[in-house]
Amino acid sequence: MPPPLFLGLDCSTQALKASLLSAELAVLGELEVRFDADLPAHGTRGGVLHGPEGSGEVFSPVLQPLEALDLLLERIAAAGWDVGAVRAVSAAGQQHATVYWSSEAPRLLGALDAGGPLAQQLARAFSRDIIPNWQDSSTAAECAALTAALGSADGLADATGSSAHRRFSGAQIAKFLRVHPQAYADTARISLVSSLMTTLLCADGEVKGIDESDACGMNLWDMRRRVWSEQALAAVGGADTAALRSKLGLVETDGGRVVGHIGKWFTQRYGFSPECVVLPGTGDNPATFLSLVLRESEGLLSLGTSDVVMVSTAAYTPHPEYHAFFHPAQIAPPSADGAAVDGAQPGPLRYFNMLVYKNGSLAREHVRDKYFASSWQRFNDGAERLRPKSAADVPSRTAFWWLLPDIIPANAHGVHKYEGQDADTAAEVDAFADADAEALAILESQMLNYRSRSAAILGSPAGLSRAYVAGGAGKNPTICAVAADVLACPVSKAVEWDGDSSQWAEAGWNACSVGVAYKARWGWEREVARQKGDHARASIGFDELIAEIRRARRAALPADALAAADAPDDEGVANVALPGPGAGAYDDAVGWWQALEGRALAAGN
Ligand code: ADP
Ligand code: XUL
Repeated sequence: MPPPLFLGLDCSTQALKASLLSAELAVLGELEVRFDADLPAHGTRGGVLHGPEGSGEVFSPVLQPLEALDLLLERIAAAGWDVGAVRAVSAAGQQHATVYWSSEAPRLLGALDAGGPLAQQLARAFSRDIIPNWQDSSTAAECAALTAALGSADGLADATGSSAHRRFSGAQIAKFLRVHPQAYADTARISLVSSLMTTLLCADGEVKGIDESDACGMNLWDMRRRVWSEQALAAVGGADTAALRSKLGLVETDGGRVVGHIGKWFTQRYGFSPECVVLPGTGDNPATFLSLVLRESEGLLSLGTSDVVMVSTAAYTPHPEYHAFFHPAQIAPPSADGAAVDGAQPGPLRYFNMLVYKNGSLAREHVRDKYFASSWQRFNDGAERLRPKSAADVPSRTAFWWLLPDIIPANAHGVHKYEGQDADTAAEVDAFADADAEALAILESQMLNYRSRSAAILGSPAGLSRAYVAGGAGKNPTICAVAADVLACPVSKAVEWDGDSSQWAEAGWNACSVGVAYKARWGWEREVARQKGDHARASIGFDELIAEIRRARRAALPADALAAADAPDDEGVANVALPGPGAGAYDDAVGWWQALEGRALAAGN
């Protein structure tokens, strides 16, 4: 028998991506289908279509992910991936986006003909021909109704992990009911993109349950009682809450539970093994979180177009400013609205908080263009010249660049700069006399923001114990160094030993699809143990298994890999920046910065 392989899929906004992994978690191959370029008939840009000007509607065609899966499987076959050796698969999907199944779905899903592609056979399986995208902002009225139903933004955040957000599924479902009541009534089930993918992979006639971590992005799941919130259901679907409850279905509370086997359509058409198991899909952000195996109190700074900060925690810490999610790979205790579980031993509940900032790279680029002739090198040189060299170099300047109304703090807008070590008397200035301060001030301010809020989440002034960085700006060494100093913790990245060039290199793979491939690997390990009657092993934790595999990988590395000067302490993870001599300068800066943030908010735009 060939060695087992594992597949992770990432169905995000612009592309469907696949990663193929070995049992030792080596990434053996990656392939993708880009929606705009590869499925041009839909005329999408950035994977989406827009409603009438001013409507705020952003959506994609419901058949887009199906056509993409058809094409991806063709590409996998053409690339010669040994899909017959794939033992487990799991998928990630863009968060919040809802998919509406018709009552014909089970029959069509159960009767797929391997002679033809998926999309055309499932065209009638949906009661809505679009999937509202996470960028949609057309649901202001529905958000207001949801907030009112739970009493306040705090009340909704406390119950569901987030205050009302226009992209969240609850408001989107409510709008569908308002605008298309008949189509809503004709909807048999509602999936998220992640559970759509799980359903397609199984194609066994059953619409699969929503994953509990991804359910937290709906404003519908009561995170304290771990059931669908009766009040939220009523606000979204009307008095007959049982109807919406049954459309939403049972939630998957064990992220490593086998929810089915790969469908006959896949085995007959592409040669997958009927033994290949399918694990619940999860959201794309939770999946990225899994690829880095964040331990409690560790964080991930994803510095892309916007900055997204994820903080791993042991406690439920809801707040109207940000999102609380369940950990995406845990064995949670059974729930009244949960799917039946296979007797695995539940572990303690774990969570992560996600903070989304619109003015991330966008604002940094603006400062670079305005003061540093559009050069990252000059921007970095400016920041480096002024970085604190010792604990005595306490910062005296900070800047808030809210070019777009931000999410955190809610609707913060305008540009505000301050100079002075006393927050009450610091002068608000238009520009710093020393232009190099512009670079350092924005970086420090962003990192003090992440430190201040992650410390509040963790309930400890020390804040994060480690910060992983990802995304375009994570490549910038000055940004990583300032992050290490301000956050007062190591800044790390995923790395791999490249046997060909005999060096350690930053892992270039797609974190999201790799994260769910890890989940597939975890689910398979447990399923094999379950079949052998090894109950302890069948309940092994995700982190524990990944650490075990990484230790084995490390032991198998060639001597030159371990002897290399930059060999990481942990297999798979290397520090790219450590707190330097100036880090102590920030110890007392958080309170000063918070007070100035208050002043900037009060000043408005
Ligand atoms: P997304 O996934 O949101 O498309 P990426 O993760 O590719 O974004 O990151 C893109 C952003 O990275 C750009 O907005 C750019 O400002 C930023 N970026 C790229 N290179 C650098 C650099 N050397 N220093 C700082 N920021 C950078
Ligand atoms: C998260 C969010 C986006 C999508 C992108 O709340 O809306 O990051 O998950 O795919």
